[in-house]
Amino acid sequence: MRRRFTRRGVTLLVLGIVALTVPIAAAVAVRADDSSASSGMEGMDIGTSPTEGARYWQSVSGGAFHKDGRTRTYYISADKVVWDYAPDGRNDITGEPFDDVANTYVQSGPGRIGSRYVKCLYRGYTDGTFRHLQQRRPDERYLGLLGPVIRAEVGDTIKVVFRNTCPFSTSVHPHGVFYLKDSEGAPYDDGTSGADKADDAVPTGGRHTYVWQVPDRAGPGPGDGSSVMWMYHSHTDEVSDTYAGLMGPMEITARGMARPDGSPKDVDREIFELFSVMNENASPFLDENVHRFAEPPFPDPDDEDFQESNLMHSIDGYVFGNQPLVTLHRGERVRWYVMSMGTEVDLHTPHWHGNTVTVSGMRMDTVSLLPASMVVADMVPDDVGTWLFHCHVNDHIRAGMLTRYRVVA
Ligand SMILES: [Cu+2]
Repeated sequence: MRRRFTRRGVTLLVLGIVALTVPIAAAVAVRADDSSASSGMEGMDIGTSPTEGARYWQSVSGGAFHKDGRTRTYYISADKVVWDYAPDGRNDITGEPFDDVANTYVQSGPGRIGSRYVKCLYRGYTDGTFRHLQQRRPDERYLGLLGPVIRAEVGDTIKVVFRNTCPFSTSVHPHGVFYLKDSEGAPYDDGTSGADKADDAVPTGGRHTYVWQVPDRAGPGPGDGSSVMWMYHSHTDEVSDTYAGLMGPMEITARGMARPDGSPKDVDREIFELFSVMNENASPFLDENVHRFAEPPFPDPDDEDFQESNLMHSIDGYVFGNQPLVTLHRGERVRWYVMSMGTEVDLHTPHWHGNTVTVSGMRMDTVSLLPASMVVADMVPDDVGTWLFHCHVNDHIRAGMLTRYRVVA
């Protein structure tokens, strides 16, 4: 019990620090802009120069959508599956069997679910028959419970042919891209009706095709690199849908910068990482998970130790280093897309050992995430070895929010 209150106290404290730090960082960034303006770059002094002001706001809005790209179709189904947060059955960070602390989360037994849970996940299929799963290459298996990576270039149109086989209604709600009301994937009183509501909650066995345009304002802004990160997730019952696991990454590349698959030409390797404390107590499958994976006596769902055992501090759905190892090559151009989802415990500080990144032109080896935030971090690894990549929040370290990556020559 004490542990829960401590956790909340720490959370509020850190949130306070973040709230104080962000404006300071913003002020520093603006000062950096001012100084670069005098060295010939465009500043933001919209008060003195209407032309520059107009140019600034033009960069905010971007140009109107020109459908000069391609239509990229993704076949995605929300499927009920059994997910294992620790498929290796051991702590791959220590190289040892799970200790008592780790077993709080991963050991099944009387009144404990363990590391396996029924979930609903987005999965890619090869076509609209939904007969064949899109196979992930070995170097993509680290993506874990994330849905397929959606990629597009500015000027493209994204089409998601969506099928729902989960035992409850789900949807696909995208961030960042342009959509009309029939492709938003979220039910609320927005004054629409009829066909504009068909996307909100696709029933079990139902289908819906979402169409999203990719205008300038969905692509890189003035301070971005050649691509930006967005996400998509189910938003029918946003909280329980995302705890069920219905989330995926999206990446938009600048016009003229994409390979045929949509990835940026100037990047050799893209890695997508979701940091999330998956609260299986809030999953629509809690009851099913208890009866399927726990042994009697069945726990009281309000028991605090039981609740703690269902907080899976995961990276792409893996705990204690069980994520398939990402291998990078020294000197290659690596773009890490990191995101978070969840609630107030989901403030995460992903930290790379061994190598550094730049984020918006600033050098870092640790980045800050809050729920539904997305950060792009570029790395040219120069340090060969197997390295820790972990959330730097102490409570999350103890609970297994760690993984590794490897750099080879
Ligand atoms: Cu964390």
